Amino acid sequence: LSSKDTPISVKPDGVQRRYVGQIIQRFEKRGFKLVGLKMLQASDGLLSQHYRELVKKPFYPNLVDYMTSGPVVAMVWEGLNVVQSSRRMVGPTNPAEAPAGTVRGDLSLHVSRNVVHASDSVEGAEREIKLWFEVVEASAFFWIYV
Ligand code: YYY
Ligand code: MG
Repeated sequence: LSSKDTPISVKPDGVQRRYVGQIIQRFEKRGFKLVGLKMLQASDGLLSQHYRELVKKPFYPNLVDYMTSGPVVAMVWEGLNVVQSSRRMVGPTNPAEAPAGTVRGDLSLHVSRNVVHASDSVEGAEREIKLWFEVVEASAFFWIYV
C-alpha cells in the first residue's frame, strides 16, 4: 500500500442515479489511474469498521440504512497526491457547503445522500483499502485491488 493510492466509492444513491460513469470519468480526466473496481452490497459489519468513529453518532443508523440500500461501487485510484486531490474533487461532507465543480456540489443536496465516499487522510486511505480490498499481483509489473 502506498500514499499514492486512495479508495473512492460511489454510494447506493450514486449507483441508482446512474452516476458511476460520470464519477469515474472525473478521476480519469484528472489523470488518476483506476487500480481497483468492484460492485458489492456492503454489510453492517463492514460499515461498522469503515465508519468506526461514527457508530455512536445519532445519524449512524440512518447512515447504515442508506449505505445498505443498494450496491456500492468501490474503487481504488492511484496517482500523485491522490488522497488529498480526490478529497478536494469530492468536496465537503455536506453538499450544501460543497462548491460547484465538486462531485458532491454538482450531484447532491443533502448530507445523508452525498453520492460518493473519499478518504480524508493517508492513514485512513490505507486502513480503508485494507478493509475493502485484497491486493493481488496481476503480472510481474503491476498490482490490482480486487
Ligand atoms: O468523510 P465524509 O464522508 O466527508 O464525512 P464523515 O464525517 O466521515 O461522515 C461519513 C458519512 O456520514 C458522510 O459522508 C455522510 C454521513 N453523515 C451524516 O449523514 N450526517 C452527518 N451529520 C455527518 C455525516
Ligand atoms: Mg470520512
